[in-house]
Amino acid sequence: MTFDLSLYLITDPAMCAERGLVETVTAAVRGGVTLAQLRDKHATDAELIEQARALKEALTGSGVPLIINDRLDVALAADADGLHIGQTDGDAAAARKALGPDAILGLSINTHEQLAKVDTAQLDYVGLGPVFATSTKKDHESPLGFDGLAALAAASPLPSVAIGGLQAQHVQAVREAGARGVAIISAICAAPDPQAAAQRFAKSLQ
Ligand code: TZP
Ligand code: MG
Repeated sequence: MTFDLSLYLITDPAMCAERGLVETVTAAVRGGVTLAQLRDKHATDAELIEQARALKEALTGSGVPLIINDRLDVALAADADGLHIGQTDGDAAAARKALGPDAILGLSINTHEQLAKVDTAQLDYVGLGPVFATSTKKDHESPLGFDGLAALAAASPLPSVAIGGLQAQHVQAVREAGARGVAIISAICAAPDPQAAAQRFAKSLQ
């Protein structure tokens, strides 16, 4: 399935709680988000499946694919458009086999060692980060900075999206570093106006 990494929204349950998950995502999509990922480290599979189905329905007709973080079973049960896995979330070949050839499959990368092992036959994109330290992910790896990002992006055999502490004013530097887009949690989910926040990113991406 075709996808556009340029403005990749990732949800955080606490940051979306007040406004609601579907409300937050649909507002951000109105603002220009091109890809959406449902991420919740603590929800049960049943809770996540319900949320994924609601999001999928809300995204119908928008052209924005829905990707599930970590949980292959949830992606399958909700018939999501793809899955994003980390270094410890099992192997890409197994996920690809279960999801089929059309699903979007992404992997998080923090080092050249990890990048060298990327299975390009199974994966569609890589997430490179964190660019900056961020309180959104408590256990994140060491920050890359823009130079580290550029080195990884240049070595990546797949299109890449940058993540970690990114704000709209970083979009140009991310693009210059060679990543296709930005993956954002707090700068959109925790913004007073997620639509306006997404619009600021979209404008910087033009
Ligand atoms: N992986 C690396 S950093 C990060 C993840 C999931 C969190 C990014 O969140 P924010 O709020 O955009 O810094
Ligand atoms: Mg993970």
